[in-house]
Amino acid sequence: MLVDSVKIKVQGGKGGDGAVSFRREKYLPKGGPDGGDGGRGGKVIIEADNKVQTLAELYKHPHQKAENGESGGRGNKKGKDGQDLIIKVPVGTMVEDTDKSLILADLVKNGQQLVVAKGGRGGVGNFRFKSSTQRKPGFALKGEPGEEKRLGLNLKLIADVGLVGYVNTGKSTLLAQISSARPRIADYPFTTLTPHLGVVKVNEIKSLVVVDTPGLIEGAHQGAGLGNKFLKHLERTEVILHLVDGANIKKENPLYYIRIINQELKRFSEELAKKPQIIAVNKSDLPEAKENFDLLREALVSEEYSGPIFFLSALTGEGVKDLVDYLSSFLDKVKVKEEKEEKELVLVEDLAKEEAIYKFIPRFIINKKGNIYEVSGGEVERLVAITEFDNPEAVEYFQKIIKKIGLERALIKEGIKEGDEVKIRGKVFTFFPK
Ligand SMILES: Nc1nc2c(ncn2[C@@H]2O[C@H](COP(=O)(O)OP(=O)(O)OP(=O)(O)O)[C@@H](O)[C@H]2O)c(=O)[nH]1
Ligand SMILES: [Mg+2]
Repeated sequence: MLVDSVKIKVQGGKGGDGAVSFRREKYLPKGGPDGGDGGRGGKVIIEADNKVQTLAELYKHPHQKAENGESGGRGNKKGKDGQDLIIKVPVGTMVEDTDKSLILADLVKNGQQLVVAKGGRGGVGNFRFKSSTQRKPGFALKGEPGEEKRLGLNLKLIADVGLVGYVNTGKSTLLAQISSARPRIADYPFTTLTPHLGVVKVNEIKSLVVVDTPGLIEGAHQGAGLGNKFLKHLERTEVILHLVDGANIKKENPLYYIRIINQELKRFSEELAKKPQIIAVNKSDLPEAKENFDLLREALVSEEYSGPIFFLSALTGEGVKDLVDYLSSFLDKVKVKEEKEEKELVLVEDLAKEEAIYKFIPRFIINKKGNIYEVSGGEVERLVAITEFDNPEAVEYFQKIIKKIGLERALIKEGIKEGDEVKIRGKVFTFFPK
């Protein structure tokens, strides 16, 4: 099954906690502080890999978390960093932050990587709190939690040519004839259930990629047959190859099936309908196809269709080489043009850009609800997350920072009184001015 759309949750590893420890020295009950810092939590990275075909793995495991950092140790030993988690996805996967409705990247090249969740920083060990006024600090900071994101991954296959047509026209037979792909072929509708890629070798140096899609029927946009849900895989192709069954046309209305397909393409997206299209009439080995081909050609010409019309047999291979050569030179022309235009890659290399957006937001926001003051903001929330509230020395440090960043002053300005509640990151504090 081709899983081409999933929703997942990613989480960077938690930072390791800073350690509280004291050197053991002869004749001294407690030497100087020597608790080391915790290690950093691992990042979650998404990487495009052309060996991966679908998003099925993520469908089965929608929660992905990188390794936590290890705690610091005595002797000022730093904890080990957590390992990064690399999630491999097919080339052509678009990554969206669903909470922000923001496309983070479109991974269109093999090996392209995107950091989607950073690991938390390791907590500071008590060694580093040593100062002339505090010679034996008895506290350390906890590791930061890792970043968490909800993502939507949407795969749109990358191919040069998109093969479409009514059911049973011989699309998969054609793909098997021109490439080494071995799709299922049978004399009944809807043999192909999901899109398949095939690499077509044009000559020693040139090749092109064709995507074979499940056949369409009338009302595909309303879900008839397999519906039109795979048409998105044609969006990135350069040209659409529309295959017609020469042995099965309505004589009184030769363009009947062609119109159905074009209507379905249009209903799916105007852009898809506007893509260059090449028509190929298949099953030329059958006598009735020969008669029908003339009818089709006449009708197409009178419809002012000016593109090429190929007549071929996917089964015997007759006329197939002409088509492949045509496609190849067509693509050469398009690609020369594209190189000139030099498509901009939509890739957020890392999260630096995104962070810049938040740079100018004040460090905290106070939201007053009656006697409760809810405080949010990265800096303050982080502080709550890394403070060991059972430890009076750590609490003292916490208070010092709160004062330093101006939160206490801001709360007083907002009208806070002794005994009112302050809520940060779900934790409730009672306000006592110092
Ligand atoms: N005589 C003849 N039969 C063909 C030719 N191409 C395909 N067929 C037959 O047509 C039937 C359908 O072929 P498929 O390749 O499965 O058709 P499809 O368009 O992929 O069908 P769906 O995936 O169901 O839409 C099979 O029985 C093929 O053997 C051809 O050139 N000549
Ligand atoms: Mg097929």
